[in-house]
Amino acid sequence: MNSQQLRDALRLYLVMGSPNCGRADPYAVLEAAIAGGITMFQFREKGSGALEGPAKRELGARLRRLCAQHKVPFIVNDEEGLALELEADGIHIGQEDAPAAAVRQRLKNMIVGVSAHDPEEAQAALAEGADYLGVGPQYATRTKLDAREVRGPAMIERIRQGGIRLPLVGIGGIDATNAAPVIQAGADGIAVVSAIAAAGSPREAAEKLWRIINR
Ligand code: 3NM
Repeated sequence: MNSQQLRDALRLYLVMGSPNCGRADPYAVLEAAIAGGITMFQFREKGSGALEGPAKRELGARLRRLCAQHKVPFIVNDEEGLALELEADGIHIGQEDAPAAAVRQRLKNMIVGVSAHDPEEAQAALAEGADYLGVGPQYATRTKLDAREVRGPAMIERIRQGGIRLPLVGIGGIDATNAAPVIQAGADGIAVVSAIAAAGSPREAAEKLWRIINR
């Protein structure tokens, strides 16, 4: 995948695991979100009630197959072993996870995404071989309990002004009411959890976000 293809894939990025779906079935949520136009998916099985062990791997494998059927890139959060086992298209790592350079070295053919919170972290991720950046939290979020302080779209502007042209998504608290400023600040796309996974209709939620970011 070249850099333009990655930018296109990052347009509407759903990040999700079973704890984010309420009482809904994660498979059905992902199926609906794909029908609604999501362009990339990250399996992030974290938080209270998260599956572990074989149950986690089994869900990951089902979601992975669904993405493959629809040609939606499938990314695994954090875990290199799981990413390899599921033959993921990529991995997303945070600042607290293994160093990006080492992950890049080990997973040569995978997309490597890195969370960055300021221009220094963005520059370091670029130097270590990241393929894309996730910049957050854009707005207040209740999904990630250890999220940092809210940065706002202004942080994306600062990173772009610093000369970093790497494919980039904003994440954290993004929904239909506040997605537009994230794109205007210079992001290639948005990454969302609850705006789609916890919506009454994930399909309609994705369609609505798609219209906003492509306006
Ligand atoms: N990472 P929601 S915020 C997974 O700031 C994640 O890096 C963040 O969930 C970061 O769309 C976040 O429901 C959670 O607010 C985003």
